[in-house]
Amino acid sequence: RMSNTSFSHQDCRPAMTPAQHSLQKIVVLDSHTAGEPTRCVLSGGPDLGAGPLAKRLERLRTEHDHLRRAILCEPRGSDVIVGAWILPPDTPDCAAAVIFFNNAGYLGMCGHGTIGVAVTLAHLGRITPGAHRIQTPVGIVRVQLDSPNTATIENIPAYRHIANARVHVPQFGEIIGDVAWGGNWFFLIKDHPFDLRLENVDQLTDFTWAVRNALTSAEITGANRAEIDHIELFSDPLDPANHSRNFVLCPGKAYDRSPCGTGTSAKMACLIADGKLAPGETWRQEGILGTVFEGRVRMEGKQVIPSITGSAFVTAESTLLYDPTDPFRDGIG
Ligand code: PYC
Repeated sequence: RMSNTSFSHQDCRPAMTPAQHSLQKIVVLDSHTAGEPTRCVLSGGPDLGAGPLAKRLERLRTEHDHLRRAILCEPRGSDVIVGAWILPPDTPDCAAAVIFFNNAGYLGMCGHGTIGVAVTLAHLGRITPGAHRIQTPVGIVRVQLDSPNTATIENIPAYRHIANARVHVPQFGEIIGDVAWGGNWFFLIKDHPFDLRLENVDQLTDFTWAVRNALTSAEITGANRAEIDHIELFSDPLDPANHSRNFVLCPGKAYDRSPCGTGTSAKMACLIADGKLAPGETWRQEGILGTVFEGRVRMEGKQVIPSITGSAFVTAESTLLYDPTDPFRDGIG
């Protein structure tokens, strides 16, 4: 028996009702970098104006934050996805500007996300293999598209802010770690009792979340009292071809499926500070899935400039529909 839905003759899809015509349509392109997803927002968002990127980020944050949640959170997304809003750059010679965001807010920089953006721009035919520049809220990032799926990003300068900070973590005791900047703030822990394996992610998440809360309570921060919102654990690698394995807890309590580009940058800044890595030497950082980012640093005076090489793959081209009458239009959570 036929339902009373009407169909267009051309393609057998249901014809649109007048209400459907007024749906806001947001075009996105999904990818993953070493397992960690990135959702690039290509069109359909609000007009953020043409001014400096920092002003456009402020407008997104203060006037349109519901769209961040709508695009990333359930029912359209999940806690794991990092969003990358692709915008026209406001500085010359940049291929694009990008604002990174997640289920909890906005990120200054995102390493896996920048690799995902580069591969997405290549998929769209907007860039070809070679050197490019991408503008982010924390500075310009140089990107070398090595092949359609592999990119090397040169991050902003990374540095260690505090060596061997001590924090009391309820139920776990005193934990020692370094506070370092790699485009986001990290607390890097080498000494812990955990086995960094995928089957232990619940345990790892509980521990790193407790560390994060303990740092906040103890008022241990990055520079200018910035909150440390990424916690990174290290162990020996499972694959002897690599130098180290990590687990990274992101601000919204999801763990990074990739080895974390900004976290690897922060790690290399600490290794340089300890004299354990030389400029130009390769650091192979294995993540919790076993995927690898290859890192290197170069020095600019005293500044540590990290670069990260990784691969990304496009997974979906989609149009998100934003229905003003949907009770969950702005996401769940
Ligand atoms: O790759 O820098 C990164 C990153 C930050 C949060 C998730 N991934």
